[in-house]
Amino acid sequence: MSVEEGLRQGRRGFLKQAGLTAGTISFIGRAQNVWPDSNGAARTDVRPADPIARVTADPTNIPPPITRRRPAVVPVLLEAKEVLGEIENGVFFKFMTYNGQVPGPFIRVREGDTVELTVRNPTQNTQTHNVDMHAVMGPGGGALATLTHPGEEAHLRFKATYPGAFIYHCAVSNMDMHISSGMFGMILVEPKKGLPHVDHEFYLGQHEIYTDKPAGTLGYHGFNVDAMVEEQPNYVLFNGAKDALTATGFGPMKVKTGETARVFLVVGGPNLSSSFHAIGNVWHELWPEGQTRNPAHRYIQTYPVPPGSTVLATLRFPVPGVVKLVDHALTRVVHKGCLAVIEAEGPEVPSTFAPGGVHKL
Ligand SMILES: [Cu+2]
Repeated sequence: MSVEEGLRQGRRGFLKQAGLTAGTISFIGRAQNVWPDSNGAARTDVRPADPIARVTADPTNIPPPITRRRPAVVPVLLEAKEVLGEIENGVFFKFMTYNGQVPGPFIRVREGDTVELTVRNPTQNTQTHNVDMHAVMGPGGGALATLTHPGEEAHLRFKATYPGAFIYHCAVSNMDMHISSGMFGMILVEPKKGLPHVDHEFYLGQHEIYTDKPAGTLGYHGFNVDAMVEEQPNYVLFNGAKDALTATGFGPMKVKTGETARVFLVVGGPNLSSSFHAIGNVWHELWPEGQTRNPAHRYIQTYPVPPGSTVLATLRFPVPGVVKLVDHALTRVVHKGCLAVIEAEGPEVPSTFAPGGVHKL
């Protein structure tokens, strides 16, 4: 595939990743994941020699709602992958990930299911990794049971005894650095009755990165532990890259007017909360803490989601146009890259929204 074809594919839409099975995603060919500049060309002048992985998770890569009505045994593989990725065009960073993506794979099980979790740490890695999963009832959320050095694999069998959407994350001794480098994701334990029907589901993960150069500086960025201790990140991101889910990134999410969408947000942090907001819309139903057992809140403008937590919220799209998903701590949007976009296509509805034009006084 040529660079030009790769760019077109990358801009057209997301590469489908394989979910939870072995070999989900590692290095996608360089041509498919370079960041386009404003002219659609790749910056080749600053690119490292090593292969560049696309770490941005496809927000539509979510297992379908569970229709079975009996418990099952569900195998899940989380493979720690340390990969060179791109925070924005020409800015390279050594990510630590689950299965090569940020956030890690969306795991979907049903209340009462038994999960057979495998945590694999390939030989070529440099770090110890594990998983603390908030859906696990047991010591460390499985952290010690899944602690692996490079070249090891660990197994944990656990029962998902309570419903809700929960974070999972790396929990080694320098867990803040590992989470900031990308090691977090979501497990949804569906309630036995399932979730309300929606037309679309989207999966977002917010976290912040602390690099050793000002945001936007071309070239390789190392990790800045001092900035992390001060909790002063230079990037705050959805899905591991600046403006990743927009037209200048890997493309917006798409819906049609009249449809509904459920947004799953997991906040990895490690330190910053999200003030989750949909510009030009409202969270029609919102389940704080991803807790589906409690009643939904209605018509919420902005909702706080702390690190180590999740939220489920639904949007409706009565009118066409762009809905921007942001952390309403807006400096993070303007200067640090925290933006995602949903585009609603359909006929105008002047009875609801009717711009009257701008005229000179
Ligand atoms: Cu780790």
